[in-house]
Amino acid sequence: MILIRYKRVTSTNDKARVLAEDGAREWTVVVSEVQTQGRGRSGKKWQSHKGGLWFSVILRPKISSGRVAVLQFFASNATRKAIMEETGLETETKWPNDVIFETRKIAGILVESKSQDNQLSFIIVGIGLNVNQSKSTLPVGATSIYATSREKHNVEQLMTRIVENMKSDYALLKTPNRILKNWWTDCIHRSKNVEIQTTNGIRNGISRGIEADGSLLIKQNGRTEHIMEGTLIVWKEQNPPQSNFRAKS
Ligand code: BT5
Repeated sequence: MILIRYKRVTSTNDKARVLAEDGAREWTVVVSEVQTQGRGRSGKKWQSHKGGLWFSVILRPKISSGRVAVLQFFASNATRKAIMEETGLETETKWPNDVIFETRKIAGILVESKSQDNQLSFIIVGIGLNVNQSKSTLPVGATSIYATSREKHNVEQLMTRIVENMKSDYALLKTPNRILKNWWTDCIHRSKNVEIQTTNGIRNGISRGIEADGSLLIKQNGRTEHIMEGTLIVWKEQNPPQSNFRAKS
């Protein structure tokens, strides 16, 4: 791992992109204490005050560009495992890119990539984890490791653990079934009734699985639908629990 540290940047994903364009090696990592323009998906803001972990990893996996979305599940698994190893907290996943602790968002992942002539040039995996921030500085619906456990943690140690976990799962990216399965097993809305806000309106159904293109499968009136993008806003208990996991390899 080549680590580049900053005190303040616009976004670690921006810095990583410039480095990747310049040919930076895989596993180059950019971390910053503060981000002034931290981003989420579709232009959403990511609040990045001091005390959190904000970093980006440059990867160049040999996968097709249609599989880039798997990286968000891959990064989420590595992050959750690291949280467990370092703090003992058990977190859950929420489609497409959230890590949740007791219904609150504790981490988010932003995957960006560049392809040329259908060939993937690089992927930037941006991870934001709320670590030592107190509750009053967090956005509504968010939590941090400190806010839940009252314990402060070493931000860089957590980061190193996440990167190590990514390295040990890296070979799985070629046949991502296990990555998808791990993610789905601890999904907070697994087999539950969900509501998703998409650019084409609200969709409802029972969430049934995820696929390697990043989509969420929902079932409504016997019909299965692939939701490609959106924000999952509601999940409710649904009976009986089903464990239908589907993944294309
Ligand atoms: C995400 O987007 O969850 C992806 C966040 C990725 C952040 C990392 S930090 C390092 C790298 N550099 C960047 O610039 N980004 C990455 P999305 O699913 O679109 O969620 C965005 C929403 O999360 C916002 O609209 C808020 O509602 C909420 N949010 C903002 N800041 C938060 C925080 N610190 N903790 C929890 N939720 C937050």
